Parts: sequence; C-alpha cells; structure tokens
Amino acid sequence: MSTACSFVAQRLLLPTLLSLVLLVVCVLSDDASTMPTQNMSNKERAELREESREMFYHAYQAYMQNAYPADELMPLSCKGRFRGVTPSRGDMDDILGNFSMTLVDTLDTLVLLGDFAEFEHAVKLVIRDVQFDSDIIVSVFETNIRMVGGLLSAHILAEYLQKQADVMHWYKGEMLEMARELGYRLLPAFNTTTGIPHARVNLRLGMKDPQLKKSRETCTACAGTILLEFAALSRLTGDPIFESRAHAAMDALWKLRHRGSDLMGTVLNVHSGDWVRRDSGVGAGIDSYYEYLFKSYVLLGDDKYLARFNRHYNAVMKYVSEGPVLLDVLMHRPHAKSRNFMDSLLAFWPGLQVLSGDLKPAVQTHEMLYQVMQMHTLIPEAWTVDFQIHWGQHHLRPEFIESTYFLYRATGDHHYLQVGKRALKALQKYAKVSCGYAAVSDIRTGKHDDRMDSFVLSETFKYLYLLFSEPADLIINVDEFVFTTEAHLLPLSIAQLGNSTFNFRQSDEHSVLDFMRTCPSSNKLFPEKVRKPLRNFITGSCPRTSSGKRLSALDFQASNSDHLRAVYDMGITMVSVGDRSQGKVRLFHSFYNAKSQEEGEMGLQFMQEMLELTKMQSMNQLAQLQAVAWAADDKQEDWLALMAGPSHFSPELLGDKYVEGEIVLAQPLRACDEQLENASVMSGKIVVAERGDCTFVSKARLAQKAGAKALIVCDNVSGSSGETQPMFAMSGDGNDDVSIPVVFMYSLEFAKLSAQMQRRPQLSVRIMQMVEFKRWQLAKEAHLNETAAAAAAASTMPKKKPEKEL
Ligand code: DMJ
Repeated sequence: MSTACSFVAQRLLLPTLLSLVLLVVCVLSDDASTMPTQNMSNKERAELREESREMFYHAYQAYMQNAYPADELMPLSCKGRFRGVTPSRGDMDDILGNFSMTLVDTLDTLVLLGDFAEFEHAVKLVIRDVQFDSDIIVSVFETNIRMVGGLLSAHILAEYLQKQADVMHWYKGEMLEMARELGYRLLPAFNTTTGIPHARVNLRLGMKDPQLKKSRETCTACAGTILLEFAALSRLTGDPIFESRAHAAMDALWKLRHRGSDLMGTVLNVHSGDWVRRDSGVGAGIDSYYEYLFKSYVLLGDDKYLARFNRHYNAVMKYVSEGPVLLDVLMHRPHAKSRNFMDSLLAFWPGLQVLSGDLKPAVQTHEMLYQVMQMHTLIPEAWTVDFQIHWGQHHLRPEFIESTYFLYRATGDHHYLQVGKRALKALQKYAKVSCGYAAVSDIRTGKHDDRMDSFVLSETFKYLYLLFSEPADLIINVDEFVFTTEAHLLPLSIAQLGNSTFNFRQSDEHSVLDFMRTCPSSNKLFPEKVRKPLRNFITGSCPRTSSGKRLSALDFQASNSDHLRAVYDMGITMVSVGDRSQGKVRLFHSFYNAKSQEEGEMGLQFMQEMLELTKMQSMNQLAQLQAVAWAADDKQEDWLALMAGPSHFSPELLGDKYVEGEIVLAQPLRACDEQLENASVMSGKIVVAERGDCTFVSKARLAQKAGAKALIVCDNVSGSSGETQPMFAMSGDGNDDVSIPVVFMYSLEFAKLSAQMQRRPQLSVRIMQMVEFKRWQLAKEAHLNETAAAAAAASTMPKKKPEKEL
C-alpha cells in the first residue's frame, strides 16, 4: 500500500511582500484514508446519543448542585460564579447578570432530551428565583442571546408541552413576561444616533450608569444579533418596540457596509457609525451578524434579509474564503489578508453554508476544521494558516459540532457521525472533571480553566445529542424551528403572527435571490469526493519520484497556456491569493486530480521544486522583517538583534533608515487609555506597549501624541515566537496619520529585550531593517577578518632585512 502524502508549504507571512504562496496537498489514490467512511451502526449511534445525554447531565447536575442560582459553574472550584462576588475577570464578566444564566440557557435542552419533569422543575425555579433589577452592567448581545432567547424558547416549549404532552397546566406565560421585562431593560442601549445599540447597559439604570458615559464602541455581531429574539418577543407579546428597534439596528448596519467590497468591519462607533476595526472575516466580532441576516429571512420571511445576506456572502466567498481556509481581509482593501490566523468561532460558518444551500464549500471548510482537530485533538481558540496553535485555549465551544450536525443532516454521510464521535471522546478525555466539564486553558499542556460557559449546556451538548439522534428520538420536529445563535428554538410559525409595525417591501435587492437557486446543487454533491482531495491537509511526507520529461517549476510561466494545461494535468490547481496584481498563487496538488499516476508523480516533483523556490523567496521576506537591535557592550562593537514585524500603517524603515532611542514602557502597558500616565517622559524615546484591549494603530497614536520616536508592540500571548509562528504586518484602520515607525515582537523575543532592559535601565535600541542589520554585521565581520588577516600576515611576513647587519 502506498503512503498518503501531504505537506504544507504555506507561508502567509508579510502578505504584501510574498510573491508566491504555496499550499501543497497530495493524496495517493489508494491510500486507506481516502476509503469511504465506515457507516456507524444504529447501536453505536444510540450509545453515543446516550453518552451525550450523560455528558449533559454530568454538567447540569454539577451546576445545579454546586452553583445554582449563580450564572455559571466554576468546575474546578466546584462552586458558582457570581458577579461582584467571585473575583472579576474584567470585561469577560459582562456576560454575567446574577440571573442564573446557565439554568435559563439550558431550559430548552431539557425538553429536547425529553426530560419534562426536570424542565418543569427548572421553569419553576426560574420563575421563583430569577430577577433583573440589579445594578449591574451587562453585555446587550450576550443577555439577549442567552437570557431573552432562553426564556422565549422555554416559554414556547412550555406552551407546546401543555398542548402536546398534557403537562404544566399551571404555566401562564410567566417566562414570556420575564423576557419582556428583560427586553425593556435592554432598550435604553438602543438610544443612539445611528440606532445601533451600545455594547453594554446597566440592568437597573439603563445608560444612566456613569461608567457607561464613554460608551461608544460595539462589535458588528453584538449589534447585529438581536433581531430573532426581539422579533419573537414583539410577536409573542404584541409590543412592537423590540422588533422595530432591532430592524432599525440591522438597517443601520447594512448602510455601513463597504460599497465597493460589500464587506463589514468588526468594531464600530455607535454614535458616528465610523468603523473602528475594518478587519473583515466570518469569526469573532462578526460571525452571528451574518447568521442573523440569513435566519431572519428564514424566521420572518423578509426577502430583504436574504438579499443582504447574499451580497455579504458573495463578498465573503470572493475575498475571505480561499478554498477551505477563511482569513480576514480589510473591508476597504479586500485583496490583502489582514490576519494570518483563524479563530474557533468561524467554525459555525459551514453550518450556515449548509442552511443557505452552499454545500460544497461547507464540506471543504469543515474538513479543514476537522484536520485542525485531528492535529491538536481539541480545536484551539485560534490557529495559524499553517495550522499551528495561535491561541491555545479551548472553551468547549459548540461551533464545530454545530456545523457537523448540519452537515450530517444535509448529507446523511456517516463521516460526520464519526467526526462527532471523535469530538465527543475528546471532550470526555480532556474536559471532563468530577464537577462538570472544564474549559482547557492551553491544549498544549491540557491544563484546565475554572470555567464552564453556559453554552456548553445550551449548545455543545445539545448539538451532540441532536447529531446522534434519529428524528424519531426527538419529541419535536426540529425542522419546524430556527436555531438561534445560542441554539435556542424559535418556531417558524412566528412569521404567521405577523408584525404590526413593519411592511415587508419587495426591495430592489430582490434580484439577488436567484443566487440561492444556482449551483452547486446539493443533490449532485457527494461529500466524500469533495473531502478526499483535502485529506491529510496537514501532516505527512512525500516520497521521491523518478524524474521524467516534464515541465520544471523554474521554467513555468503562468501566462503560458500550455504550461497551465500541463500543470493541470499533473493534478495541480492554482488559486490566486490576495491582490492579484502581486501575482500570488496558492497551488494545490492532488493525485486524485492528476490525469494519470505518472503525471501525478510529475506534479509532486513540480511541487517540490516550487517549495525550493519558495524557500528562496522567503529570503525576500527578510527584506520586510524589522530588527530591534542594541549594543551588547559599551564599546558598541557587538550588537544583538531580535526579529520584529512591520506595520501597514507606519513608515517603513528601509535601507539605511533607522530610529534609535532609549526604551521606555508605556504606563499602562496596554496603552489604550486616552492618555499615558508617563507621557511626559516619552519624548524622543522608543515606547513599548503590550498587544490587546485596543487596536495596534490606536496604541501608535497614543505613543506618537506623547512624542515617542517609535513604538514596539509586544505580544500578549506568552510563549509566542517568530521562530515558530509566521511573522505578520500589523494592519491599521485605513488612515495614514501615524508617522512614527511601529513594529511588533512576539513574546519570546520580547522577553530577551525585557531581560536586557532590567539589566540596563537606560538601554537604547535601534530599529532597522533586519536585512540591513545582517549586512552591517557581515561588513563588520569582514572588516575584522581583514584586519586580523592583515595583522596575521604582518606577523608572519619575514622582517625586512635591516639595511645593515648590526
Ligand atoms: C455562543 O454564546 C454563541 O454561539 C455565540 O454566537 C458565539 N459564542 C458562543 C459559543 O462559542
């Protein structure tokens, strides 16, 4: 049996410079990994369904017995997390409102599991214990999706059970009233010039809380993930205010799209409507905005939302999606990638693609995610383009399982059951603790985190249970419901309740609807065929093959149609990456696509040559790499340099240009406040600030305002290093007001600089082009060698004969 081979030679470092990006994937056709997935027996599937149920109860009981009425369980401490009582985790705690969030979030999962008795008990507890009149600032988005959504779906299911199962006759709509009350408490957040809601609101004081005075920024997903719950709330209570506010927010967001690219950024100012972060992808900060556009169409039947979704979807598929990979771009410069990593939230995307009918890319991206999972066992919070861990946490998120579930429902392919099984077993092995399931703080070490987010019960275990259930196992027909972003069930019948405030007009965007009826038709799609070329995306090695008469990589010209055909026959497909004018292409090689075994092998050799060429090109990267250098001794003879990345928004240090100055740490180190505490000592110095809390460019502006000569941003992820991770260029926000050089250093490199700073408090550093630094060192060495050689020569040369013998 021949070996499956694949290797990745993907460098997406400094994307503006690299002229060739290679991604090589090769699969030998008779490899075992390409065999169709084994079907899962009904017995095994039922066992996994029961195991999912047990997982749910293990977590649920741990919460109920040790944490309730707290918002969350802390599974390592085995106690509840209460806002204002448990030590604060900063902004992260805005999720918590001391309103028993995990229980509310979990109610409808109990119904899906068929546990009516526990559901009834839990509903009684919620009605008895949960209240909202607290002087607490909460996230509008999280409160809406977890609490309002949880209450609404529990209300709907309680009424459903009254009718269908003849239970809970005492229930009189109390949870709907609670949802209405909570909705009112969120409404003050919508009083903005644009109609786009503030990110946070005080449950008791609304926006009158002095801490919210400066509130300005929100994320696109935060503002755009309201409509499903608010429409349901309006339609069920008859009060139109909620739905009208949510529609207005969606309309305002739509107006902010980039008119050229149709993309959205991730952070905006709710008053001015200006973009604060123009990065555009499908993960953190934007994910559920796209989801709610599509699902608002499904739930409410308003074509306008489908048309908008389609416009964005086309843009995402054009700029963000590269085969199976999804990488952020800048909304106003969509041909250039702005990030070199993907985050785990984007794993919901294939599920959304399935719902929208675009199955083939859904299969591909899911396969990429599965390979990341196979490589690291648990999907990390973020991973780089070459599938290395970028952020090592694993929060037991549902997104990958959610997509697996929707793909299984759409295709019936047992591969997805096997994927789900693997995900389930990984959770059992690495996340199960005696008191519930604990998130993992770093999947490289397996160390646990003392958190179990409410979505573990409301989504992760729900989707696992659904994946392993036959429709007949469920008491409700899930096809009659829309799953909110928190996996709460809202019935499609809500559309029939109508809307007293909104007339759905047929908009001029209507024509885009045709998109949904275009290829690929899922009827013709065989997922195994799509997945197969993507197998072994990440690991493996390629055997050498004998050389025949063939096109060599060196001779290859992309403008030559014969060459293109030859390359195609060898099983190589080419995808343009980023700005086409820069001629970057990614090559995929697959034996599966080759015309013959022989040509497949030629293709492999071609790819190896390309790799060599790429390596040489990586020398060019050096040209972009910056150096932070300092003299190791007082005589300034020996210099040391550490690598740093440049930025897109600051002047480049090329050739013999450099900046030099004493180094000073920003206070506070994150440099995100309006003013730096030690601004007075920064004039003419090189400032160091830590990554995080605000954008790179805003840190730069602050340092510049304080008179700094340059800024070094150091990474906030411990253990990161340019030796193991691709260096990247920091992106800005499209403005060019930063005139000081700004460079980025990963943690391990910065630790070395920091050690120097401790030893020499007045340390002066020089920032320059790395290649110049190397050249400078080589010249110095050459000079020293020459001098040494001259001296040596002088000492060995026969002494000039004295004129006269003495
Ligand atoms: C959930 O709260 C929701 O799925 C949300 O849309 C995204 N984040 C979490 C799960 O990761």
